[in-house]
Amino acid sequence: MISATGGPPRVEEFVREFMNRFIARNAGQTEFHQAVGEVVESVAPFVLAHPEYLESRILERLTEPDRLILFRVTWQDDAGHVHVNRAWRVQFNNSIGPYKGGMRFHPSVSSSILKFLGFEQVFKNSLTGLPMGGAKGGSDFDPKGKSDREVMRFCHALMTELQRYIGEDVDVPAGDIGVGQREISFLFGQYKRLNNRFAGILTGKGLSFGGSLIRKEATGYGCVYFMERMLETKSESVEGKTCAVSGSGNVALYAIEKLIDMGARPVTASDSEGFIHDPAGIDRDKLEWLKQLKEVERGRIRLYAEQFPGVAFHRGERPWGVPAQLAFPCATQNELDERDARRLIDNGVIAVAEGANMPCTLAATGMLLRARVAVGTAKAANAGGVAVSGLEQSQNALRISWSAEEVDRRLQDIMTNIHARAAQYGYEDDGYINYVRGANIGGFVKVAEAMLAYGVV
Ligand code: NDP
Ligand code: 2IT
Repeated sequence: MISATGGPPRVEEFVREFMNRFIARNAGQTEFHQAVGEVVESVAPFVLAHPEYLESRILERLTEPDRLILFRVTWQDDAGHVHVNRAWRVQFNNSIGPYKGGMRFHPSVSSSILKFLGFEQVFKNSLTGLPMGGAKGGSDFDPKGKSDREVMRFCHALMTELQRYIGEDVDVPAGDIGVGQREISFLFGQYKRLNNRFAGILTGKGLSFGGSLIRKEATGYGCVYFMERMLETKSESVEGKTCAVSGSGNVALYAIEKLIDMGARPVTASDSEGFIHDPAGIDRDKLEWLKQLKEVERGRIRLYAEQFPGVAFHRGERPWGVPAQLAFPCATQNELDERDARRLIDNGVIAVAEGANMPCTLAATGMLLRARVAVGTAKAANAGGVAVSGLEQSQNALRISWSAEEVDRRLQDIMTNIHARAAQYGYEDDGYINYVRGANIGGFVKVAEAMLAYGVV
């Protein structure tokens, strides 16, 4: 890595050599390559300027998870048929606190996806300023179409194995795609039964058993708070802006709620079947109907277009062609590509805040950055969820509960601090703030310092 002349090689050469080795070690794991590639490109100049990071192989250590646990989950459906699923927990890095990160249940879950998510979580959690390491887990189990009892039996079977590896000072999982309060409740119940302990070993719990107020809302709310901080740097605000939102799950619903609270006009929502366009805007009453549809009935987004006049459902399409000043991708990874970025730019988008993890492809991000659109990268913009998870851990440890106002105030402070930290490392010569680079470096520094301090471990 150090060049033949003993000095540091040029940044591009360093990145290329590093990534070649990395890709060879992680063949076929394309999502993991994408997440690591972006970070390595951002931090390379910083690392090259600090030889101690090079000598201690901090980047090699940061891109190799501490451990990856893979296990079989066997469960029975309502008809008594036996099913076998795969589940994982990727404990990525615990240099600055116990492992922390969500569990995802979706048929697409693979070790590549969980490694990308666990890697991102390390930087995101560092940016929150709270003492949390990074992890992610999940299963290829598909909760869609399963009864509550089937989901319960699956969750109980999964926790029967997972309980060996978690603990309030070890690793604290939470929700993600396909894992909400129903699943967290089943998981918590089984942990408690097996261990005879009532402890904060999961976050996103129900309010009656140690959950925090505002955790459900936190990722979506935090994403809008982050957007507001970005817009303030342009003497703008979300008020009155037309917003394109994707997804209709936990993150999207509460991003839409906060946008309505702040006087913006969210006009789209989506799921894996397509998107709805409501030019009049999703208002409070429509949102309450949508929450009932998605959180209680687990119905499909197309029903929104049947329920409300003047709404179109676009099957198999994504919302990025709808004219909007602000965009909030809140569904899943790689849901906004170069063509979508082009359409957003042509329609005059001024800022994007990523509620989902890695929703923009690398090419889309590059195009938005070049067009000087403010890009609130996921690690920064969606950190509100895990931040309130951290606050839930604190409340559990203290055996107290904070009011909704208290948690929301702390969430707003944390999002403001994350914005400041990402901006600190993200300013470019023309005054543009590159939050992608800023968040990567801002998240990296604290973790790297701790790793250096520990010596060769
Ligand atoms: P949910 O399961 O509540 O909702 C997911 C939404 O995204 C659904 O509308 C779903 O549609 C859609 N979606 C999922 N996969 C796909 C796909 N492959 N193609 C198109 N649409 C898809 O999950 P969350 O809202 O919790 O998570 C959304 C994103 O936010 C994820 O990237 C997650 O990692 C990220 N995130 C979540 C946090 C949290 O606290 N929950 C915190 C930070 C980030 P359908 O129902 O049709 O599958
Ligand atoms: O991606 C994420 O930050 C989450 N799914 C939330 C993790 C958490 O531990 O609350």
